[in-house]
Amino acid sequence: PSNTGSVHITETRNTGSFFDGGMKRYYGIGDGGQSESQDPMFVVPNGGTIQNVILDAPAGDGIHCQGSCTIRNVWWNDVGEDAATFMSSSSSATYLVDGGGARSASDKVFQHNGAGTVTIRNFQVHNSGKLYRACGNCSTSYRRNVVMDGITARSTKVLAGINTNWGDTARFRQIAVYGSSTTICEKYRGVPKGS
Ligand code: DGU
Ligand code: CA
Ligand code: CA
Ligand code: CA
Repeated sequence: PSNTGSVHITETRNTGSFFDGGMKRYYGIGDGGQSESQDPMFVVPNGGTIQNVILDAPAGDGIHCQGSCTIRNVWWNDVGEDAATFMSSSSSATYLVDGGGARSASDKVFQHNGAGTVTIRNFQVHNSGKLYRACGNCSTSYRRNVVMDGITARSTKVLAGINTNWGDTARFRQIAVYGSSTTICEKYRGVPKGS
C-alpha cells in the first residue's frame, strides 16, 4: 500500500495499549539481515493493538507481542530477521493478525515462541520462507496453535511449521497459493534449547 509519510525510528517503541500508525512507513532498527540479536521496532504489551503501520527495512526484529495482541492492517515491505514474535507464557493467550501482508522474509514471517494461539486472517505473503513457525528450539516447549483463514501466498515455501511432538496444531481455511510449490504444513520434531 502507499504510505502517508516516513518515520525514522532509532529506538524500540512501546505501543502501549493502542497505536495507530496512520499508514506511515517506519524504518531504522537493526540492519535488515538475519542476525538474531536485533531489537524489535515495536513492543506491544499484553492486550495491546497496533494498526495501520508499514514496516520498512531495516525493521530489526519487527513487532514483539508480550502477551495477547492484535496486529491489524500492518504491512512489512521487506521482512528482516522476522516480522513479529508472539511471546506470552499463558496457554490462553490469543494473538490476532488481521489484514495486511509481508514480503521478502528470507526465513520466517511470524515466530511463535510463547504459548497460546496465533490467528492469521486476511493476510498476504510474498516471496518468503515460512509464514509461521512454532519455535523448534526455545527453552520452554509449549504447545502452540495456529489458525490461518483467508491467506494468499505467492512464491512462499511453507505456510506453517509446527512441532508435532509438543502437540502443536494448525488449522487452515480459505488458502490460495500461487507460484513455486508451497508446503501447507511442515511437521517438525521440536528440540528444546540446551538438550
Ligand atoms: O531459542 O534460538 O529464531 O525468535 C530460540 C531460538 C530461535 C529464536 C527464533 C526467533 O528459534 O531465536 O527469532
Ligand atoms: Ca529467528
Ligand atoms: Ca528480507
Ligand atoms: Ca526473531
